[in-house]
Amino acid sequence: MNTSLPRSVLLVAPVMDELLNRLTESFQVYRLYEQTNPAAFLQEFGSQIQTVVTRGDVGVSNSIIEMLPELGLIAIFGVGTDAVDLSMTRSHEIAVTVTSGVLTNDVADLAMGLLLAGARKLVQGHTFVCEGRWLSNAPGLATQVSGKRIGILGMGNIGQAIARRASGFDMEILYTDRQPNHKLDYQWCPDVHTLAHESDFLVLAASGSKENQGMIDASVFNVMPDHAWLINIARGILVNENDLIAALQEGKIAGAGLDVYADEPHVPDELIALENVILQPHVASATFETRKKMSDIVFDNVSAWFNQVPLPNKID
Ligand code: 8YV
Repeated sequence: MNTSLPRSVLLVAPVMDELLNRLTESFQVYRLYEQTNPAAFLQEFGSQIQTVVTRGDVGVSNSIIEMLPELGLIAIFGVGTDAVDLSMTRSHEIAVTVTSGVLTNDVADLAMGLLLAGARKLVQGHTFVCEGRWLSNAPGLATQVSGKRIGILGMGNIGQAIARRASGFDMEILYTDRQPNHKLDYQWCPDVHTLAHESDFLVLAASGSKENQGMIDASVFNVMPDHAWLINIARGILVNENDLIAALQEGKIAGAGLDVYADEPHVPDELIALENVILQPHVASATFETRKKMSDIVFDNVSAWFNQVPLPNKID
């Protein structure tokens, strides 16, 4: 840390007011997203900035990092690090923190919510009642969830929280990860194709790392049972969206419940037009309770950095 510089924070993307206000009260906050000419702004002020706050879904590009020679900390509002080049941060000795631990349950809740809402047609049922169609028609049938097979891609904290919830629905739990976790009494599948073939619900809870990008493509949809659902609460870039749209249109899979997309906030018109999807605007961690905790963690890490004490949520 360079003590001769102001205690400054560069906000790459908007964050919730609570966090913005706390940061503004304690530090000199620059909002990059409000600059009409971000490059000119960084040219002028970049050498004074020592910390960056950004969101998990936004990250910070290497071209920005390169314009911040004094940068020592990137504090991420979220747990995903896929939008930050960690090889770059390591080689520049820039610390990275995430809001670990506090959003696991909310994200797992939403995964189950999408799964249930999709299979049990909750949105269609709601519309059916509100439009008065029940007065003259019988509602249609939906798909059972209890007792079915759920395949979880990525058995980290979030994957395990989904599995615990799924056990409450008497579901048979399968998973794929780099290696089996012998502490877990679930069936490990060696690869995503085996998992997809065996699952009634394929739930994505893996990171958006480079090697995972685009891994859910036509070859996966081709081996999924035609009654199966895809649920994605992880990262849109895991899925080849064109292949997903084709699989849904051609009935290769039964439906999809999505919280994340390849190019947020843009959602392909073809997805929106489909009946067999349930779409959410990347809100898995967006509860009052969790977002408050995430704000506190980001603030605490920025404060710790300026106070030169160990960062509570630093990643390796
Ligand atoms: C947040 C996320 O929605 O944790 C992550 O990586 O993507 C989400 O929890 C996001 O960071 C806030 O916009």
